[in-house]
Amino acid sequence: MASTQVTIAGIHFPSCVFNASGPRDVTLPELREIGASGSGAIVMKSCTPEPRDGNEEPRYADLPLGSINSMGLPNLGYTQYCEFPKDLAEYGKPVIASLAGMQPSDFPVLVEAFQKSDVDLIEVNLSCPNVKGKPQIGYDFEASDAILSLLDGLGDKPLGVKLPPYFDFVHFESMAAVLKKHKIAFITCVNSIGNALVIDAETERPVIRPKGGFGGLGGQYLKPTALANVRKFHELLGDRVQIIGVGGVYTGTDAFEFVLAGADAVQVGTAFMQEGLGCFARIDQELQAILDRKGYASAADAKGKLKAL
Ligand code: RRO
Repeated sequence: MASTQVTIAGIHFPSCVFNASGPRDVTLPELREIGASGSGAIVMKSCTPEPRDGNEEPRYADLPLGSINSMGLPNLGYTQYCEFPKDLAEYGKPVIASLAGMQPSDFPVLVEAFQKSDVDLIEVNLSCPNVKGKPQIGYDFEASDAILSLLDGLGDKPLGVKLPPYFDFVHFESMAAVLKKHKIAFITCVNSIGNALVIDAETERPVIRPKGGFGGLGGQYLKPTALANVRKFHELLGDRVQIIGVGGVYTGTDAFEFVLAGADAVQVGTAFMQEGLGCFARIDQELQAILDRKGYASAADAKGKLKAL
C-alpha cells in the first residue's frame, strides 16, 4: 500500500489527513476523540488570550455543497491549550496549536507560551473572518509582516501561518514576499471565504445570525479557490515552506488533488462536521487507493506533480 505518512518541519505525521482547526476541537474530550480517530494529527481550536463564548446562535449552517459559519472564535483561552498536549501525548500523533490575537501584541504572548508547551507545531491564524470589528489580518500585508516580525526568534518549534483565500496573483506575490522574510515552516491554506451571505428564500432571512448573516464559506464551494492558493504558493515558495491544504476535502480524490497542486498534507473541516470522526480514516484509505492505482509510492511522491494540459 502507498504511504500517506508525511514529515512536516521535521515532525512525523502517521497520516497526511487530519482535522482543520475549527470544528469539534474546542474541548479536551473533543480533542481526545480526534486523537483516538484516524486523524493524522490533533489540531486545536484557534485560541485567544482570554476565553471566549463566540458569536450568537445560530452561527453554523450546513449547505448543499458545504457550510457557512460565524463562530466568532469560541475557545477556552490559551492557557488551557498549552496544558492539553500533555493529556494528548498518549495518542502518538502531532499536536498543533492554533492561535489568534485580538491585537498585534497578543501574538508574541501566545507564541511564547506555546513555545514553552508540549505542542509540536504552532499555527498562527491570520485569517479569522468572524470577529466583529476585526478585519482579516492576512489581507493586510504590512500588518501581517509586522505581526510576523514580533514572532521572529521566539523559539524553535515550527511556526506556520493560516492564510485567507487570495484571488489575485499580485496578492499571492505580496504574501509570499512577507512569508520569505520570516522563519515560516508551513502555511495552512486556506481559511473559509470570509463574508459570504447565504439566504433562505422561504424565510427571507440569512441562515446564520451574527453580522447580519455574513460568515465564512467552507466545503465544496471552496475547493477550486483552495487548490489555486496551494498551487500558487507552491510555485512561489518552492521547498522552503511546506503546505497544508484545506478547503473542500471530502474524499481521497480531493486530497489527491491538493497533493498534486503542491500540498504536503490536507485538513478536513466541513466534512468532519458533517460526517464525524470516521472521515479521516476513510479519506486516508481512499487516498492510499488512488496513489496505488497511479503508481505513486507515497503522497510525498505525488506532491506538486500536477501536469500541464
Ligand atoms: O471561529 C470562527 O468563527 C472561525 C475562525 Br477563528 C476561522 O479561522 N475561520 C472560520 O471560518 N471561523
